[in-house]
Amino acid sequence: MKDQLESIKKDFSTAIEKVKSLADLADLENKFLGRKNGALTLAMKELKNLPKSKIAEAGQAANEIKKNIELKIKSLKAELSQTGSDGFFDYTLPGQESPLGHLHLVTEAIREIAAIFERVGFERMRYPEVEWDYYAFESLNMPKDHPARDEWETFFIDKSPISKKFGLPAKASATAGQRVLTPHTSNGQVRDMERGKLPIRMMNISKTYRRQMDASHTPMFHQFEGLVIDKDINITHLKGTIDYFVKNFFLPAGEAGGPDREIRLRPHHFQFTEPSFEIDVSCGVCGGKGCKLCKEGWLELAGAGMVHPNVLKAGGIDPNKYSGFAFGWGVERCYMMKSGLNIDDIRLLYKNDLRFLRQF
Ligand code: FA5
Repeated sequence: MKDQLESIKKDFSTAIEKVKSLADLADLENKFLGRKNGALTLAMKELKNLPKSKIAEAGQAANEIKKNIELKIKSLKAELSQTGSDGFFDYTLPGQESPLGHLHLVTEAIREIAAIFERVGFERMRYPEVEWDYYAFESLNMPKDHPARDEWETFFIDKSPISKKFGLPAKASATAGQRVLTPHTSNGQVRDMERGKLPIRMMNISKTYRRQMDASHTPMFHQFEGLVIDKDINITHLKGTIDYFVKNFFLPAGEAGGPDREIRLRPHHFQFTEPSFEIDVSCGVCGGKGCKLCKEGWLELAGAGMVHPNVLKAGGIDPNKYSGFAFGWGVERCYMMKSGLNIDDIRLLYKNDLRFLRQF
């Protein structure tokens, strides 16, 4: 059997060199792989007559030769299909298009969100994703051991700081604390105030991290934070800005105010804003009936409120002269609630399954 297989392999190598056209190739394929009389097919039928101890080894060798023959035939077929049987290449044939990819859905959402806010004067800033406790919590009116910190289910880094020089609090009296993977983009609030430029219209879009995982939570997700500080800023400015974003992001062009999505502001508590709200959207997956994603018809998308005087003070701003609002939204959840999409599990966005990604 071994010799027979070797001779088939050799014959095929010689024969394929002589193939000039697709018709020759079809004959060759039939000669070696044809169902009834193909040389390799017949050899493989003989396998069952071998002694049992030899069958596995010979079968494996035959399969390898078969795979090799199929591969060579396939590649020659592709080559000959480009060139006519007489060797003429037809340059007027339409070219074969290379498959085109697209940016990841979350990247697309981030670009769209940034453009919406840039149109009304927000400046995009970047602040650290590996952050000091001070900026993630303490400067936001959450002293050490304050129970409100628990909500952020934070990853603390059990190592001494990487760089003592960069990014330490500007206030000489403040202690930087431990390092964390920033659990929210609000770490950018006091950092931005410390730049010393007023008024502020800042947005910070960044990766954020928490010990959470289910249909509406991932351990790494993105938030976008808005911070506005100026004289006489009040709650109507906050509501107007939320309204502007919602109308531009969730509803298809020309349908602003359409009935398919509703937004509500729900009173809430954050240590760093007073008053505080959470922003919910009527769920686009179940149409507001309640499902595994939203539970009761509304999906929470963001937190927001008027900046707390203690936070302004931490950033060196006089709360008697200036006021401001801030908000922080989940990018993935916002994307999932866009009109016409039906994504009922946030984890789908990070599975990198092409069958899912190609639909967008
Ligand atoms: C905050 O993180 C506040 N920093 C928001 C804020 C900013 C309030 C400024 C006031 C002023 P919260 O923990 O609710 O709030 O998170 C905000 C949003 O992030 C959520 O509504 C949700 O859309 C998103 N989010 C939170 N955790 C996850 C997670 N694990 N996976 C995906 N998205 C999440």
